[in-house]
Amino acid sequence: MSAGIYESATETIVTGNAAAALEVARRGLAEGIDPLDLIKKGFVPGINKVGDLFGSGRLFLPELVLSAAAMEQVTGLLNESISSEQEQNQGRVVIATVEGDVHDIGKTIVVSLLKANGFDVLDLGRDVAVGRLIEEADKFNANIIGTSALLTTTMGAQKQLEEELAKSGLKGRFKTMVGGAPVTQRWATRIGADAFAEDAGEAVTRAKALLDMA
Ligand code: B1M
Repeated sequence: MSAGIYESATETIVTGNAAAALEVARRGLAEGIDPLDLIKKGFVPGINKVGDLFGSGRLFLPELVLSAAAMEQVTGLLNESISSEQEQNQGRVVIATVEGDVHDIGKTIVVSLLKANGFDVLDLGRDVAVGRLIEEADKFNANIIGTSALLTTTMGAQKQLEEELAKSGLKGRFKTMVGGAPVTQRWATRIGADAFAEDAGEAVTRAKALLDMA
């Protein structure tokens, strides 16, 4: 039963059919499937396939935009259904997609999962400058600053954040976590970020570990 629904979910994103995607998501929830499983095993493979087709020139920007819109709607719906099983007050996280980058689907899933695991999260959205991130982290009294970058051309902002924190003497005050499709542990180590997470589940584990170390 679930295998079929995951394939349908993938297909709705590849074809950029938001109405069908929402219908599959609602059906999955009604069948009692974990919303995160629907995202991970059904919809994410769809958007990854779209990315591959786009990258190899077999699909074009208007189609990518349609698929992204379907993905945004369906993850919006499923994110609301991710249940909170943890006590609140795990820690405070300020998070954003870096300046020049509007990819926020993955970051928003990370936010939902952090919230569901008891973190107090301030999501600044996308295309956010390093200066603003630091300012808001200060006001919010954040424990962690998280950044997402999906473009190789915007990853540099994660390095800039480390540099700005060091320059202003705030490096010790906030832990930093980086993520996004082109981001790796190697990159995180190279720029001096405190943690890297491959996906939203790992982001929660890493955030908890960072606070234990604090
Ligand atoms: Co864009 N795009 N895009 N795009 N897009 C990529 C990234 C690309 C790899 C596609 C490709 O060519 N194969 C390519 C980048 C190439 C490169 O940099 N080398 C690309 C390009 C080129 C572009 C444009 C330049 C296209 C153009 O205009 N010609 C343009 C740039 C716009 C800009 O940002 N300035 C553009 C635009 C767009 C849309 C707006 C149409 C749309 C985004 C809509 C939106 O986000 N609201 C879009 C999409 C959807 C994609 C792909 C297809 C899918 C991204 C996605 O949502 N993945 C993408 C190809 C790909 O990545 N496979 C592509 C699903 C999501 C769940 O995964 O975001 O990786 P992800 O998040 C994961 C983990 O990475 C991790 O957890 C998440 C959940 O598990 N994670 C974190 C993420 N952030 C984290 C933070 C953490 C921890 C973990 O801690 C803080």
